[in-house]
Amino acid sequence: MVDYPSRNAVSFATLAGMTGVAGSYMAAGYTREFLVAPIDDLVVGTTPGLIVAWMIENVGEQGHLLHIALSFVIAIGLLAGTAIVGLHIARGFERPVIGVGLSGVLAWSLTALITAEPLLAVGAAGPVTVLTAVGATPLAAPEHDPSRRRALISSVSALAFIGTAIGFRQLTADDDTAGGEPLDETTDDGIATLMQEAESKSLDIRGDVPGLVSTFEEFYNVDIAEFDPNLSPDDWSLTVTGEVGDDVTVTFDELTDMPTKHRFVTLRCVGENLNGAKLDNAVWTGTPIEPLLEEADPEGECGCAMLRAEDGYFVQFPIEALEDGFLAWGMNGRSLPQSHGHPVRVLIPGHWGETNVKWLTEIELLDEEMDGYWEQRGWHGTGPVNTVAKLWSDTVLDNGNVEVAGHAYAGTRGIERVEISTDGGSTWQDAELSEPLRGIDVWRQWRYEFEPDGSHEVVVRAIDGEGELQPEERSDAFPSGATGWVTKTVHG
Ligand SMILES: Nc1nc2c(c(=O)[nH]1)N[C@H]1C(S)=C(S)[C@@H](COP(=O)(O)O)O[C@H]1N2
Ligand SMILES: [Mo]
Repeated sequence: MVDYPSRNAVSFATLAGMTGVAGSYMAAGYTREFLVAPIDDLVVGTTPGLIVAWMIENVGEQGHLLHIALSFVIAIGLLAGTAIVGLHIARGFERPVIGVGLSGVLAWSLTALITAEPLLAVGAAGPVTVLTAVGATPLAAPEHDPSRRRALISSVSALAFIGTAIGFRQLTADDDTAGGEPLDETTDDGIATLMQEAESKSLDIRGDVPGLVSTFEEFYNVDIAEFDPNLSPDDWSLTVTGEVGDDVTVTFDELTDMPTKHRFVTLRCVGENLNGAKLDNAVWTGTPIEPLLEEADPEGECGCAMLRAEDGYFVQFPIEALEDGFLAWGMNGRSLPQSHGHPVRVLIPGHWGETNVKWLTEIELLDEEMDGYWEQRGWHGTGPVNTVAKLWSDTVLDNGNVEVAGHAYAGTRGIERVEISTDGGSTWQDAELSEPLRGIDVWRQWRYEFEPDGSHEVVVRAIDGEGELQPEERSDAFPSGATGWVTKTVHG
């Protein structure tokens, strides 16, 4: 009998785990059917709120990488576990066929159970079985130290397989996402008008600042989960339930048969830095939410509602705000892209991004207030947005002048003026402003040009539509959104 060091078994099992995960990726893509996706959901759902809040404050965006990395490690570990069991039986009990077979069956069942995709689970089970088989085969010529050579060949082959799986998916990436198709011709007219309006009202800015409508690529993204739900309009429905006279359920076809409107709506995330870029605007196509609410006839005590989504996200805020809301299935003339909530999302005018639930499936009217996903984690992000003026670009022009530019936003209060100081706040001038877009919840672009004289401390601040000056006092994004004036040192 050949002696198998257990270290060697662990190496083979790890390779089996890694190639198994790669195989699942090859079969399913970076979607919710990928083995890592449900594990990531579990990690996100079970991480205590205090840890999430701490991570957001101290680790920031990288927190996302940490939970996805952890989910990968768990997935690899689970599949490696099935290979260890197989190797143990194959080697310890000298039952290679049973051992290898068992590891394949275990890897398949586990993946099928976790992803609920029995067919795609073969993608994970295949490589696990092969690696277990290679690790289980008795050695033929010990004098060549073939165990090491085999380990090396196996590692290289495993890496090659992982590379192939990734390459294959990159080539076919387009098939992985839903949405983004052109909307019906019949609804197109109003959209074109608004797109043209945004185009013609956008200022001529030399620096790298988005126009008045952000493209799909520019529009920011905030998701609690790494993997977007993949909902087809045919499978989708929305139910208004809870403290209501009557439950109301609408299908996608019923919803899109309701009066269709096109609106500019700007979104901003409460979690972004003061001068961050999680602020964007689009033309949205959808229908007002109020008729649905009226039909359901809310009766709850608190005047509040919990909105729930396919990815497990939930947020609670006043019905009053919800009544002004919009159910959108289109964005910039196309069906809502998967990452922005395909097929239907909510847009709530003037409130922080988190109220704009993507992949919406349920509106529950409540009797008493409850925390939503982010409020459980310490945020206060369901109310109206703070006023902000962003300084997104500074550019030296051909004529030697400096151009500073950005966007300003104050939700439904609107922006009345943007003021610039080039001397650290001692004196102030008005910036050039883009004409206001139609709509009650839209940003404005600003631009200012000056003749530089050495180094300048540029400060920018907005005055909202109610004449209120943006507060100067600085605060972090956590928990109620960043405040303060954006300042930047600019050289001519
Ligand atoms: N279902 C669901 N809806 C969601 C979120 C989410 O993670 N899941 N994130 C919220 C947050 S915090 C913000 S800022 C906006 C971002 O929308 P966007 O990704 O389309 O820009 O969506 C909100 N709606
Ligand atoms: Mo957000």
